[in-house]
Amino acid sequence: MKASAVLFASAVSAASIPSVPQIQGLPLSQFGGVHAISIEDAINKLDLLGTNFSALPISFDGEPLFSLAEEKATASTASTNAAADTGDCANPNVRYEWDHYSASDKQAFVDAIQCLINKPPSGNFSPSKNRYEDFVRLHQSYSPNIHSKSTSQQTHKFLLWHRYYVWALEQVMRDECGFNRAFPWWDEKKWAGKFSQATIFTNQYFGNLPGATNGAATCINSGRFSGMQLSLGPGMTTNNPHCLQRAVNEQTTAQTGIDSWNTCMSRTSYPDFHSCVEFTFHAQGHNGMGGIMADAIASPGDPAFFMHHLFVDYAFRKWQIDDVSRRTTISGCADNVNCSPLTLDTMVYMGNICGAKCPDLKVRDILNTLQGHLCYRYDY
Ligand SMILES: [Cu+2]
Repeated sequence: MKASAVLFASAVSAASIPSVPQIQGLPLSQFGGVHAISIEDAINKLDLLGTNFSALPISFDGEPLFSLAEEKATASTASTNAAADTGDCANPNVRYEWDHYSASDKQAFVDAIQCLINKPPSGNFSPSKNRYEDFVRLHQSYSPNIHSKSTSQQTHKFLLWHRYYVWALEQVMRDECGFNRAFPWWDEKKWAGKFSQATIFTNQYFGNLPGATNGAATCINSGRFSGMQLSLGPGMTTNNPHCLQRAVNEQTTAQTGIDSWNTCMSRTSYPDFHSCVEFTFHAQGHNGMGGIMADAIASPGDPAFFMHHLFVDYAFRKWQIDDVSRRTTISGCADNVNCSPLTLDTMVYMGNICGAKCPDLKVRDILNTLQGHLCYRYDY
């Protein structure tokens, strides 16, 4: 019964389907896991950088609705660098929180992702099997350079690279699948401890978020990506047909809430903020959804990856709004082996995945979403 349902659903996107659909999930142990520390450790001043990772007083006071004028005004009063923030981005795209995004926009959004899944690969990201998997392959191959290895071997490129990566997906959805709406983001922290009830995980959109089945992740047979088959991952594996699969653990998702948010937002240096995000709610969001998402290397195989990283980027932007210097200066490690210094001129590579729109960029071109190569903001 279950098997035939999967086969039927799989037939919809023939181009992306390996010949024998996988209908049972892989053992949870096959997914590498995304490095995490508990929020307690973060609060207990775990030394993430060799400098004290101190918890400062919490200043976050709810979620004001920022207008663009207000966002830029913050810049013009905050520092002599103000001019740098009001430059060449006059009409930024606005990203709307999922629950403030219309049903028709939500449908168009998941349809555009499905459109990429149905398209042939570009050929530049072999052995990707479709245009969506080009993004999985890009992440898989760059993984060693864009994530920290551990709390003692970090790269602070993670937030910058993933900001550009999500933006690159947006360009491809627009240019190759005709997506012409505003982009969404996902306020993940409001679903902490109850991700499976989140309004992205429904039959119309990203499908259900089930728990594990007999120690294995559960294939997703609901939602827009029902029956989706992947060929990349877990880890560095390629040509490995397996289903889109999840295994929620709500004790882990419970750690993605306002406590970890507040802890990270109170960090005043970029490396401290970065470490906090990467190792707390970023990691716990991945591991909490489980299955494909719990894999540090091939997790973009689950389209929910992009909702999670839209939240991570929202957090980054929100932190940057508090002080203009956070949009114009950088510090930390450019690599996770020798900690060569991360500077405004450090290159961030995107493999030309969106063609001429995705050149390799300097950090300075990515740091501010209202200045430089990118041009977008969040609705609040
Ligand atoms: Cu990543």
